[in-house]
Amino acid sequence: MNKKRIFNNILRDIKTVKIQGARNIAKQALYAYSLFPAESTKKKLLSLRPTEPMLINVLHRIENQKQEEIFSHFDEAQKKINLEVFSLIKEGDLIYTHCHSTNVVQALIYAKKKGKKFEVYNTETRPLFQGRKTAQELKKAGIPVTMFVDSAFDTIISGKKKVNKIFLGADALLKKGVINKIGSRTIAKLAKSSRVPVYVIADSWKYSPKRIKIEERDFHEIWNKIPKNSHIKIKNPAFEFVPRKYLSGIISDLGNFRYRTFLRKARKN
Ligand code: RUB
Repeated sequence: MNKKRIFNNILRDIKTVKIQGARNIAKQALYAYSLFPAESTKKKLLSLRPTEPMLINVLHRIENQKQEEIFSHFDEAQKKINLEVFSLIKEGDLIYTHCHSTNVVQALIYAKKKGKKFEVYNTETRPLFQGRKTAQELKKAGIPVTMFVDSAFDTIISGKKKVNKIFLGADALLKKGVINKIGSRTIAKLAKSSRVPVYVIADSWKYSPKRIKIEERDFHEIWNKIPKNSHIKIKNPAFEFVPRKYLSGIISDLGNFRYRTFLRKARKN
């Protein structure tokens, strides 16, 4: 396949969420940039998914850092995250997760490989069903997983079987909290009121000192064949803000910390 075609395919796949999750988007965008390194490429890539500081950070870093170094960060960071998550998981834990986060899924698979026994509940994640990807990857790794519709969370958290921990990924790590897939705030809020700890598991390169826009996606993702002239208004915000007061900790390549400590370290980084 020629360079231009590969480049266009990556851009299309990021836009259509075939390539999804902050980490994969940043990694693939960096590769696309390496095919046509120019300011115009950066601009194009940055416009694809507006809620992605990791994408912004990676494309800024390319100005002063070697590309191989940036590429190796993704796996180096994941290794550190894996070790932290491993020591956090207790035997027999029931862990709840939402959407599909590579940082979360890889850490769970690592813990399983290293002999931890635990179970996962997850959401299907309307409208694009990224939860199916999560369930498939976990199941393939031998982790018992049960998937629910997004709206089942209150029933689950107040149910007989005790959820021990919630693991959420993140697209943006901001001063007052994080941005993650729509539905994350409901989960975090209800978990807090049920005294179930919520951990955000995310690469520190998702940190941004700036305001980040919430991506609004095409309403056809929610109702593709909506009858003509139905005049129904549909909104499709892809992400939402989760205040840090709902979070018990943040696990990143910088360690497992309270949010305030994480911020101090991320600013220095
Ligand atoms: C994915 C999502 C993920 C974060 C973190 O949304 O919200 O939780 O991006 O993912 P989408 P990762 O599917 O719309 O991109 O850990 O892979 O960086």
